[in-house]
Amino acid sequence: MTDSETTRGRLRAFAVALAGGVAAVGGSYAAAGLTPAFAAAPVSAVVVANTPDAVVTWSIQTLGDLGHQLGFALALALTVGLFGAAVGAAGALADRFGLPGWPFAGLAAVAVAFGLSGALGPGLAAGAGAAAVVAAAEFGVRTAPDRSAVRRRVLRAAAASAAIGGVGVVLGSRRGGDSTGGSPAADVSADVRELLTEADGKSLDVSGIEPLVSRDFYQVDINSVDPDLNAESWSLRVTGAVDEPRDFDYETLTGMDAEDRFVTLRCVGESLNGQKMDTAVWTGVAVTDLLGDLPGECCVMARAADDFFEEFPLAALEDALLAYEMNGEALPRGHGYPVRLLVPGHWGEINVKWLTELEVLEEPQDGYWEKRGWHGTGPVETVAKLHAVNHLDDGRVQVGGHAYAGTRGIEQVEVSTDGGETWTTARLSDPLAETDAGEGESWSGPDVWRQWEHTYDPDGPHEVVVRATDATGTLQPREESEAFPSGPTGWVSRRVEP
Ligand SMILES: Nc1nc2c(c(=O)[nH]1)N[C@H]1C(S)=C(S)[C@@H](COP(=O)(O)O)O[C@H]1N2
Ligand SMILES: [Mo]
Repeated sequence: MTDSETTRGRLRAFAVALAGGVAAVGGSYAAAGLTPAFAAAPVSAVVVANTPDAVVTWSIQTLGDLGHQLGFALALALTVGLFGAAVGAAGALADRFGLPGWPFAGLAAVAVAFGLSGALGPGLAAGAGAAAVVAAAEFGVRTAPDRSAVRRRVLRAAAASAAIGGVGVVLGSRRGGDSTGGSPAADVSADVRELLTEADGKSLDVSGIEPLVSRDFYQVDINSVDPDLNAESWSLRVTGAVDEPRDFDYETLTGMDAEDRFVTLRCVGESLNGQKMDTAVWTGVAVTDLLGDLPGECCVMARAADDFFEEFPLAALEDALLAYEMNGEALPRGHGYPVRLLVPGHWGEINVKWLTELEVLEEPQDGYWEKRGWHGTGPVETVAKLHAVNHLDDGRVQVGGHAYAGTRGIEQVEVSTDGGETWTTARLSDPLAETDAGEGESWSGPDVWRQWEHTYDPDGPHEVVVRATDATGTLQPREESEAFPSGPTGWVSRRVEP
């Protein structure tokens, strides 16, 4: 063989191995969807776990959600690389013995997939994808009349692998994704339906802002692939400084008297006028109803199936809810199926999803985000958002948004249309029902946002500024700060052209 033939042969083997890797990932995704059974899921978890804290923090601040997507793209590339290496090695081995490569490529892909996620179906699908592409390439090369036909056929096999990947994406996105436990909307209890109707009726008629119960609830996760838990095998362990560790299953929890509550969540890492603040009606059991009062003075560590963990004062659990329904349906997978914690008035991060354990601590410890420099375990800051600037047909301008102050509640929102010189009181949506926390319970108040709206005659270009006052009479702080480390503060302002 000449040098150039050897080089060509190697290139060809590389291209086939890579195509086999892509097809294996496509096959795995087709069978698993975006669930932990997908071969890239454990790779992604390893990438997340091995990203230095400083890089995570920097990425959140400067790249936002893009950083998350880049991390997942890296995990996908690594997974293709792993499969490709296995397919390539299998092909080289088969070649040495003069055997066809495709069965070995297929087996190698099954082994890699199974080794990664331990799931048999997606493993077999990965193997089938890799075997098909390698078989097509081998057949094409063997029967090619000349060298340029060889190249064309290898390229065709690569194109086939892209097609398998594409079909995998279509099939996989049907299966995995944000599936819920799936109780049909017809099952929605009369109580929840009443609350949803109430929220609908109280929502202001302002285009461009979410209604009082969000249509599109934001989602923030440490991982790209969410846990896919089974309610039947789920349990909540109570451990640490307790008399005796205890265990509660889903049936026990859902068999108890339930409460329905409006709760707003807001992420400490969002930008001041960002969109990571939303509201739903949640159904669940008060933590104290299930556990009684937990002993201790200090704090509690909440742990989850995705290895997330957050610590906060034990006292905050007194008002907390173990939620298993959202807007009357089983908790969607992306929001913590089967059970999540809701801690009224606190930043989103301690509202732990896929909850598996509450450990009572005697000494404070850092949670997942606090280890990375954040301070997001306390009560939320007061905020008024400005999301809608509507130019009405009659020439007037309508501005609107949401205001939220945790369990302190919102008392008023003021709007300035002259850059903060003068202020007018905005119209507020009526407060949502103070849902009953049950007899003898000490729940501090409704933890829910309100909408605000102001319509006026504009007079040339101007600066709109908005600020909220909470129900303790405290004005939202004017001082501007970034999200890192303890949540964004400041008054939202926006230049408006009439
Ligand atoms: N198990 C687990 N719980 C979690 C998170 C997570 O990554 N894993 N993210 C937290 C953060 S930072 C926020 S802001 C809220 C968001 O809840 P949502 O995704 O339901 O909107 O969940 C919190 N609970
Ligand atoms: Mo968050």
